[in-house]
Amino acid sequence: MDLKYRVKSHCLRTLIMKPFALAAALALMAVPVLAAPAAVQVSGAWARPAAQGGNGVGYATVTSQGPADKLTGASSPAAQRVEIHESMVMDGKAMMHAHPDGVAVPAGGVLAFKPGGLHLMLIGLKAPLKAGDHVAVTLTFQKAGKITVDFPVQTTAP
Ligand SMILES: [Cu+2]
Repeated sequence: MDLKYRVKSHCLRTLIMKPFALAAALALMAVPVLAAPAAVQVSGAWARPAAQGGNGVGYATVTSQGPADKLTGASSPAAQRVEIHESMVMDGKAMMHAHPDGVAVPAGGVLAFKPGGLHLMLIGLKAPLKAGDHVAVTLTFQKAGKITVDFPVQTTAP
């Protein structure tokens, strides 16, 4: 084992240890508020069936029981990338536009992804999405951090 590798692995260990130490410190401080719900919750997730190599679409409801937050991005091991899109009709034509900077979750409110509106576009599917399958999508929030959500594949909304 050369020195370079050892330095690298030491750095890695430091990076891993720090969040644990921080989490432990926060856990001690957080004892009186342990019952507080997570600031952001995701419910009603589902994805439509789609072909391999094509694009899939996922919907979910994001609820904040606390302060305002922002969904800044998403990713999935099932797709090359995941984008936040919004469907709209312009000049009688169905269009989609991307929200590369993310979308806001209002304080104490709801950010809804649903057919005809906001959706998560799973671009470049690595395998087909068939009804009954499950696809994991990790949503990244500015304050709440990363939340991985199970999206069951089905033909209609739950
Ligand atoms: Cu789209």
